[in-house]
Amino acid sequence: MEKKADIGLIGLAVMGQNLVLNMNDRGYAVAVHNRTTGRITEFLEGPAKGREIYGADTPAELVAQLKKPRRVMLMVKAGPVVDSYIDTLVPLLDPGDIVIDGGNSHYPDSERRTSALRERGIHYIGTGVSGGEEGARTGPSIMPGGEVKAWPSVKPIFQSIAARAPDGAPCCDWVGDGGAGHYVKMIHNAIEYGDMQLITEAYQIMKDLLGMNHEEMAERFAGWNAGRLESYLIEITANILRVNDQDGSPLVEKILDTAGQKGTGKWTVVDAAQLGIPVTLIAEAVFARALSARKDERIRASEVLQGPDGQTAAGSLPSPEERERILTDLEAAVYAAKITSYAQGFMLIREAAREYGWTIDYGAVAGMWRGGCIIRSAFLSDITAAYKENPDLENLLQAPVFSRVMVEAVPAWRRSVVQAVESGIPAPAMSSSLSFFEAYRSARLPANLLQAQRDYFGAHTYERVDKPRGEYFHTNWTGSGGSVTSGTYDA
Ligand code: NBP
Repeated sequence: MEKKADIGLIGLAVMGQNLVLNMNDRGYAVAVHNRTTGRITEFLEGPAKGREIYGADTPAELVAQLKKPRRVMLMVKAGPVVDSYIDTLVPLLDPGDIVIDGGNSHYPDSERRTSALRERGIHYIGTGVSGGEEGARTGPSIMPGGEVKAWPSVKPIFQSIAARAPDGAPCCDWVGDGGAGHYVKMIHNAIEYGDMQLITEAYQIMKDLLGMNHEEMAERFAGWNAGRLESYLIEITANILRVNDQDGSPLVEKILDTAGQKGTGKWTVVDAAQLGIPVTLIAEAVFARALSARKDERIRASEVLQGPDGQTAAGSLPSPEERERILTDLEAAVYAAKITSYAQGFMLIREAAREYGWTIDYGAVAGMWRGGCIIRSAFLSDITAAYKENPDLENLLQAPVFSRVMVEAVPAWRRSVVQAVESGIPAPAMSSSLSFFEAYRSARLPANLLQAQRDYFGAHTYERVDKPRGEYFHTNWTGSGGSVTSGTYDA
């Protein structure tokens, strides 16, 4: 091969093939390799035919085809496969060359790989890529982190293939050092879990409490999509509700109610617990999937644990006026809960940045999610604007643009939760986020009693409201305990 390729890509599954075609559309020549080499031939003779896309039977051949500094992107299954390719590539590369991992890697792996390759003089980028097959082909959201020295060399390619936000900005910018890019992608996916769960709760309220048919629900979601809830997930929900099975009935009702998950939601909840950040809505969304998966057990439980079940709680369907009021409340509830979920997600990113030593532009993160990815939505522009106005914003809920909305929406949110509770409809995301909100806006919580209990049974000590912070007290609550306090014991 005479001409050298601008970038190499290893991993010709759905994401890899589409990213390669996207890069080539933007004028980049790409060298490609895949473990199963038959896939290379199929690709070159199929969608890549006639394009500046060159096959390589081995990683060494691929590296030999690249311009310097060499850029090699991995789009393979996350985990040990990535390490194995890195081990193969490193001896073939020179200092200053770049390895990019675009798979869904766990962020500690990207931290480790960035440091390990830095020692060898190789630049490492761990990047989240969101948008699935279509996004990869026409414009994904790309969230790169790792070795910042590599960014100028990768930026033109990534920003040219990325989606565009409504204002024309590319949905790709530098996130931060080490594992920051994959961390932000992990939070993106977790927020996606939350958005999806909230929509399913609204669907169940519409269907079981209000007795709406699928066309009515589709119309309502389409209406929401024309307003402040405008988002990809609301849009596809309306579309899904309109699809019928071969017998003419709604296909969605034929789908088994057990949700799957691949791990990013779980990783987020584990990390949040370790960092002490209450991402309650995301956690409920992860656990709602876990509970849904226990289908057989739920069937058995439904036989012994009878209770209200949507309309039966009210005894009859609400009047048209009442139904309209409930739906108006529901839209506000979903919106307020969604703001709270994003506020929790950004709390976690902020704490992770502090803990792991990353400098992250939070407004830019929201900006990267405005197009190409699954959580793309209109209101992300408000988040970007809020951080632009105050880069040190403690929490999104405190930004004037959101605090104003919340004050207006919260009464409707409370009514929606009450309605769901009274009707026996589970709404874990909507209700737990409301509890978070009530606690977050409380200057005083009942944790004083909790501290008293801890001191009572374990001599864990407490601070007092009438003494400076950092002074600890112990009470001999029963008269039979001693004055020795606990330093390490935690019951
Ligand atoms: P997969 O996640 O299914 O991975 C397939 C690729 O990994 C193929 O190239 C396959 O080679 C290679 N591979 C596997 Br599997 N085991 C291997 C091994 N032991 N040694 C070498 N190569 C191996 O593909 P994908 O869905 O295109 O996703 C690629 C990455 O992007 C993943 O990390 C995924 O999590 C992430 N991602 C996917 C999506 C999506 O919507 N699918 C979205 C965003 C991010 P082979 O052809 O020889 O089997």
